[in-house]
Amino acid sequence: MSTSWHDKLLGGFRRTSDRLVGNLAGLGGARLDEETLDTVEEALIASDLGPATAAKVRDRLAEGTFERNMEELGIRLVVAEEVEKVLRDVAKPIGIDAFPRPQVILVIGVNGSGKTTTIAKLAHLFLEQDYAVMLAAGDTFRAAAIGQLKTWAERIGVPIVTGPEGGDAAGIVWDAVKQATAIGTDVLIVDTAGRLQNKRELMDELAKIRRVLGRLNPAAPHDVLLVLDATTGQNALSQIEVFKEVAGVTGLVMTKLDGTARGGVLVAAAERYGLPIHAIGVGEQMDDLRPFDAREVSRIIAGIDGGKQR
Ligand SMILES: Nc1nc2c(ncn2[C@@H]2O[C@H](COP(=O)(O)OP(=O)(O)OP(=O)(O)O)[C@@H](O)[C@H]2O)c(=O)[nH]1
Ligand SMILES: [Mg+2]
Repeated sequence: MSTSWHDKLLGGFRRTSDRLVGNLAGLGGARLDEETLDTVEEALIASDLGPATAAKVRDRLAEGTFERNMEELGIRLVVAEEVEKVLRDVAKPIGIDAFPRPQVILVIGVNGSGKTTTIAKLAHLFLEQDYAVMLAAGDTFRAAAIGQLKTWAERIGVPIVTGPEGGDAAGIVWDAVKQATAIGTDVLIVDTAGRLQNKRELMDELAKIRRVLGRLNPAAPHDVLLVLDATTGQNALSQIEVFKEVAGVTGLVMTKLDGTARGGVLVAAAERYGLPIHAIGVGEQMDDLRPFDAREVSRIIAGIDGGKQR
């Protein structure tokens, strides 16, 4: 039997929740004096949850509206509540509402973050919702990158527009929009290269793609999705910083929230940037990507009932 979505999520957040639960252990029954509150706050920061959320939990605990000798589980329930508040505001699936069609989704991110796999998973998700999907192989830097997307397109059963290795990505995007418009495609998802020499080159490449898109449809790209690798922890945050500057990110997808991920960084990203987090990925199969439930994830992080809903 394959591992369930919930079990994969548990895996991806294990490092965060184990750390959090471990650091809070033994606080049950202790008075919540300044020193204990400091310990709780530090434990949350050490779990990658971000300083603002940690401070909010501390404030809630210090309010004194709880029993003075609060039990450990009580502390974790407060953590879950505060994390849920942060995540609730950003957990938003991508809506397909562009008119005229197609809705163009540009997918960006550093190399290896999971862009191409995420595109396949997104295409599968949209197909399941009965949208007509097309892919564009805008990462022309490696023949393997084009081949990888082609293989996915065949497996999922969606059309793809490609060009030669080393070819002009903007030209491929131009052709793709033309074709997608002609056959009434709902969603066009564009892969891009993460492997460019430097920031300037990356900026130029993405700007060129955006210019070409805008000429065909001023509203395109409708979405600029930054794909982040959850195993890189805090590094994911600096990637948001860079890509916001070079490409105008409209939303995030966090991948690799399975195995050795440091899932807490999801909360830190939500708290710091407030960008919508459209979906999370928990593996390499096409059905390993979904929008997420803020309550389920926050309970997993806080180590409550294995995160299950009551
Ligand atoms: N465990 C796990 N692996 C993933 C996930 N998403 C992608 N991968 C793997 O991570 C590796 C890189 O994924 P790609 O989709 O090729 O990443 P990319 O950003 O397109 O990489 P470049 O094209 O080289 O820039 C591959 O081996 C994927 O199978 C995920 O959610 N979980
Ligand atoms: Mg790729």
